Amino acid sequence: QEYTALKLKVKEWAEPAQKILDGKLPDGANVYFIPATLRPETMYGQTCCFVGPNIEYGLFKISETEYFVCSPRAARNMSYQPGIFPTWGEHPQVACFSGKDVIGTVVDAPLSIHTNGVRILPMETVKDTKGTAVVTCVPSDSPDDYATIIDLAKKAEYYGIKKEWVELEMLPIIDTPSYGNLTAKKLVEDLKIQSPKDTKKLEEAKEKAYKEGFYKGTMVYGEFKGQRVEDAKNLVRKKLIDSGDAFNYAEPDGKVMSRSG
Ligand code: ZZB
Repeated sequence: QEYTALKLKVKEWAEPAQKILDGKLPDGANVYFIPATLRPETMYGQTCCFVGPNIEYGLFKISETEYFVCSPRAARNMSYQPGIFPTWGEHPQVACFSGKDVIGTVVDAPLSIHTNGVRILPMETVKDTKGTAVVTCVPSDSPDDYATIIDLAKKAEYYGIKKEWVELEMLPIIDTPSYGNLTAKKLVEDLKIQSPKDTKKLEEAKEKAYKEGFYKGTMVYGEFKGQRVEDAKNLVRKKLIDSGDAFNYAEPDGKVMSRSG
């Protein structure tokens, strides 16, 4: 699986994270959350970034001035891919925290219309075994993300977040013949998806959203407005990589990487 790994720079840490990191970072160091995405063309519409509240994350040192937040498993994989860590096979870890510790952190999301930054929020369905265990949220085009933000807004207090952190404007990015320009919202409503844990229906919605968006979608926002998603996808990906805001991250085949063989 070939992902685009995006670099979301931390602007302001949540308090628990601040405490854990105290004294562990050199002055002037930049820390980035690293979501892995298959839909780089949707990055204009990022409204927040998800972590699993009960997942363990690491802070990994890329250089004196650059640190990444992702799952240890992803950092290990990255260390065997060119151009990410300086030394092959090494992924020095300087801190460890759980997803809950970083909820509320403000990050800069490259290309997002929300240029004041977006929040790190909890998503209980994040998988530790896929991508980087950091997931950027695009509620217009990802049914899982749409279902999650609806739930977070409804139960903000329960989740220990502020409702306004969830309520950033949802941007139409891609127009499709079957679902209009807010594909995820339309599918979640049509399939009567009630919760982020409606796994089966969400799987179906995701499948439909991928197919329709990729094969029939047209960009209605951004530099590649008017172009087919099929073409825009690689153009946006290249733009993000050229600007230093993203890099390629390949998910190794589980069968090849597993220790048991
Ligand atoms: C932004 C985005 C915008 C995404 C969209 C999807 C969509 P897949 O197809 O199952 O491989 N993702 C990445 N890592 C995780 C994880 N560890 N746990 C849960 N979700 C994860 O899924 C790849 C997509 O699932 C990724 O691309 C990411 O969300 C999320 F408009 O990034 B995506 C129709 C989907 N639309």
